[in-house]
Amino acid sequence: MKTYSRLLIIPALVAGLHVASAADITGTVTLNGTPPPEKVNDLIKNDPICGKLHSEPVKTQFYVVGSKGELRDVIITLKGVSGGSTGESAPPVVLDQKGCEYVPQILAIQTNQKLVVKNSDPVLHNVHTTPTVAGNKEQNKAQMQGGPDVSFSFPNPEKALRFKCDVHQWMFAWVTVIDSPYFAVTDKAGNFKIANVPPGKYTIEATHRKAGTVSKEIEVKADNATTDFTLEAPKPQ
Ligand SMILES: [Cu+2]
Repeated sequence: MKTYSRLLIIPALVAGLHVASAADITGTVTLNGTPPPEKVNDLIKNDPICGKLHSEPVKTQFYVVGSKGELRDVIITLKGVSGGSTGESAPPVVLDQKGCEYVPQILAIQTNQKLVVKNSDPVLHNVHTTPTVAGNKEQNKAQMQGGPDVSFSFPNPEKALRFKCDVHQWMFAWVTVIDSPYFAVTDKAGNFKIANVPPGKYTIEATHRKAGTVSKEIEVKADNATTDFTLEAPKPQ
């Protein structure tokens, strides 16, 4: 009995030490310059069912920026950190179909993490994955209105794996699959947080689908680390 309780205590101590020595990386991503105007999606407007689901014109979401350039939808990763995916046990990530659009349109998940797709619309969608990395499966799942959720997972890392709907040709989502739990996607305030990063020196990358990628070096010690990024809007033509 004595030996048994000692065995239990040691892993608890090790786990406690591990958490104490890991730190969060936080920061903000800002877009410098004025992004090109978003385009109105006339296809949604002219669709007899989808058009009625919107009272305002639907626009592309290429650059979602705040008043000070705070940039949403930027994927922050630690370059060269692979392995250690906890995707199989991580909570699922949810992708909704609402107003005949994917919500959100930019996501990141771990390898083997479940991605649950919902249909909140009064219309049939089909969820068609179009991976380009071998081993990640192309799948095409019809989803009736009010139908059950459908789920996906991918075993291999892939940047911007495209999801599309063959019923509505404008519907796309871009899912980056990462072989590690150390990543984040910026919110509408441009903020991100990568939690519980082990100490070490890293190259941290910020990637936006339209504004491209910038990277920096960062050292994580016992304390939390902060780093901000600036991406450039395209020059007006
Ligand atoms: Cu659809």
